[in-house]
Parts: sequence; C-alpha cells; structure tokens
Amino acid sequence: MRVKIAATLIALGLAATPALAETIEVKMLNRGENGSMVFEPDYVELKPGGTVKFRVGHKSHNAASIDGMVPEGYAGFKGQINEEIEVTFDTPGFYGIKCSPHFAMGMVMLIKVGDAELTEAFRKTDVPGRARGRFDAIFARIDQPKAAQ
Ligand SMILES: [Cu+2]
Repeated sequence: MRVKIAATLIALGLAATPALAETIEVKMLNRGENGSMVFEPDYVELKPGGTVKFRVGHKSHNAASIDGMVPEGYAGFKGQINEEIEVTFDTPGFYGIKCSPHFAMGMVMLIKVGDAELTEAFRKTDVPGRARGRFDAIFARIDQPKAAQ
C-alpha cells in the first residue's frame, strides 16, 4: 500500500512539471458578458509554447490573426467559419485576434505570450472603430496594474 501511494505521488509530480504546456479555451460568442460579438475571455496571457483553443460558443464566427498586430515575421493564421482551432504560440509578443466577418463589429481579442512590451505602434494599428474601442479597453486593463504600483 505504501509503495502504491509513493508511485501515485511521483506520477502527480510529473504531471505538474512546469514544462507541460498550457491550453486556454476562448469561446466565440454572439453575446457575452462584455456585449455582442465577443471572444471570451478577450485577453489571455500564455507562456511561450502555450496554446489557445478557439471554441464555437455560437455559430458563424472564426479566429484569425490581425495583420500588423503580430510579432515581426509571424506568418499568421486564419480559422474557417465555425472551425474550432488550436493555435500554439511560441514567439513572445502580443497577438491581435479577430473574427473575420465581425471585425468591424469589434469582435477582437488580445493574446500576450511571454515577456512582451505593448508598443505604441501596436496600440495604434489601424483597425475598425469598434475594434479600436475594444482594444483600447483591453490596453487600459493591462496598463492598470502598472499605474497602481
Ligand atoms: Cu464573429
């Protein structure tokens, strides 16, 4: 019995190894806590090698990276409508994500990978008005902890 418990503890220890990559689920929704046409959550922080799984909450959405809002040299990705995709992020930096058909309605989110600085150029990337409003709200939330220090 004692041996069995020890073996279980070892197994648990291995499962908790920090190297084990994390996966965070983001839902694509017609309506969420922050209004209509949203990703929920709209801000995710990952370690390099972490994965976001974009889940279909409601139909007619997709997840795609926004040109100009990804680390330099990043190829980008684009899911099909109603497609649940898992995207692994290896390169540190900020990634702006949109739903292609609802970009103009402000359906966007932000992903931070590793240590990254939110540059002025990134903040000012040209996006539709409602997307601008959502991004500015996310940036304000990110900035808040710094201001409180
Ligand atoms: Cu959408």
